[in-house]
Amino acid sequence: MNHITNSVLYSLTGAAMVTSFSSCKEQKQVEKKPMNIVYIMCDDHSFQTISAYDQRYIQTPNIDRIANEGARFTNSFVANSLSGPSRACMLTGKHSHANGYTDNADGAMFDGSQQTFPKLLQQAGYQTAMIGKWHLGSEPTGFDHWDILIGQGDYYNPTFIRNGEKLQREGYATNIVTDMAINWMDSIRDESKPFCLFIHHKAPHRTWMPDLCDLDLYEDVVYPMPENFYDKYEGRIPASKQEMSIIKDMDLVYDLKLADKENEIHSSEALEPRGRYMYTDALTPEQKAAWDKHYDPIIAKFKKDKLSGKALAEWKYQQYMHDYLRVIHSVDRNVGRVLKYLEENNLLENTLIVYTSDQGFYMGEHGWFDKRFMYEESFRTPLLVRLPEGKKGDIDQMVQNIDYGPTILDLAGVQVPEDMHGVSFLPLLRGEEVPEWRKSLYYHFYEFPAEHAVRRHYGVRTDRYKLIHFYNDIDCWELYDLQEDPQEMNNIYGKPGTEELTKELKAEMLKLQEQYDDPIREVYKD
Ligand code: SGN
Ligand code: CA
Repeated sequence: MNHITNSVLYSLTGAAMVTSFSSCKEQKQVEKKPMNIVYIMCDDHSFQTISAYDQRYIQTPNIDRIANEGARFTNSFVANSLSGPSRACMLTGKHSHANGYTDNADGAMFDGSQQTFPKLLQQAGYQTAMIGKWHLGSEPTGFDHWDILIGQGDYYNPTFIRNGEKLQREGYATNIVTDMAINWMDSIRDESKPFCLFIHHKAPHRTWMPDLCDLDLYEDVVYPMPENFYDKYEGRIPASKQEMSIIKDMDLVYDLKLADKENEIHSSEALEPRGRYMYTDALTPEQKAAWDKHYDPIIAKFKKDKLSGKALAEWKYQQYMHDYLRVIHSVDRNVGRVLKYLEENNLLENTLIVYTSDQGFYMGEHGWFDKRFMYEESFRTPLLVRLPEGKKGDIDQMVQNIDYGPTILDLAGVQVPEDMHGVSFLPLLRGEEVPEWRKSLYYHFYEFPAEHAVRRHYGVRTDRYKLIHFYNDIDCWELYDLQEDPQEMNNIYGKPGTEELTKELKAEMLKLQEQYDDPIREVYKD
């Protein structure tokens, strides 16, 4: 059941409603205008690398500002930890089997004729715009304006499709997307209407290419390694079969940018076809010169040091973290630019600001980069929301990206359709008591066989436990006690004493599969 608050304050087609409340001695008439929405979503931004969540790696003062002036969700999750599918869940408020976009397979196309929340906002009188990474195959629908990257998009000099027309822009993607977003708010939108603007950065997606001005940042910093970096995956067969290990799958040339001029350092066979210089091919000569100035000495030192074993693994980890965090620094700076624009244009007090990612990401936990698994680092996603006059502080209830649409519709006074799986968390944002909040979450990942070799799986998570079933070419169950084992190293499925708990979790999972009508429940009847 969707939670629909009676928050319809205004009719978007008619005049703004006037509410009155008392302030000290006098009665003030305050015009309640429909709230605008600025939704900022990065690609692959881990909560570990936002200082509002974790202080170990980087300071992100601008992103943190959203949390400091609003709410930090401490239990925020996705429904399918992969870009296209996650975006489809977000837009439709439905799990993947219901919106039809289950994986990023070549040629996958989101069915843009279906109901999405931007369409419903548009019908209710909002102006809607989508800028940046879209990654859903088909052209965007439900937006008055769209200017999207092609596929994953490039970090440097990317080509966009603007309302159907291709256009290459010179510069760095995160800056360009921000420029375009600010330009849309400033001079393209119709100021007589409320707006919903999606700012979708491609950063910090693989191969983590920093802006030129950030290349030398954090040079002397040595990042702490996660405790389970050398995980041996005992008792977890699917984890042992993945191909997203920093040690064995992170490529020296492709990922870590060691393309030496002498051509002595080579990509793994699997990555060679992508082209040795693929990631720098698009750079202008000036950009390439700045790039080489930074990476050439790193390449020279790497060749001289001839690292192997643990020393090589740890060098790879540090190099990965440096590039990733430099990319984040630029994201944070650009979030600051958007906040400054909103502030200087008196929009802060009438705009809901969301900061999130399309999923979480591994910063070396279990030895990994990438995402996909229902394990915490990738199942979770950062979520910071600033609602003017809303809750300040932590919101601990479990929310999922299928809830974003219902929440935003609720805020706009638009009825949340019954067929959306998500629920509005607006009452939580308003600081209201919600005694009947959900007690469990459902997850389903489909992209296998595919890059990184993470098996298909579905599962259920409660505040304390997680049950996962890996299927397709494998049949493995996993059970974790997140309180005793937050790093999910100890699979207790089938261990004596877990029978009752397993039964309860299977029943809970089936309940969710029935509620959402996921056909997989018919295939794997236990
Ligand atoms: C690309 C990446 C993968 C990544 C997927 C999905 N390879 O295929 O490492 O898992 O995207 O990412 S790359 O060589 O092209 O960088 S997603 O965020 O778009 O779902
Ligand atoms: Ca992603």
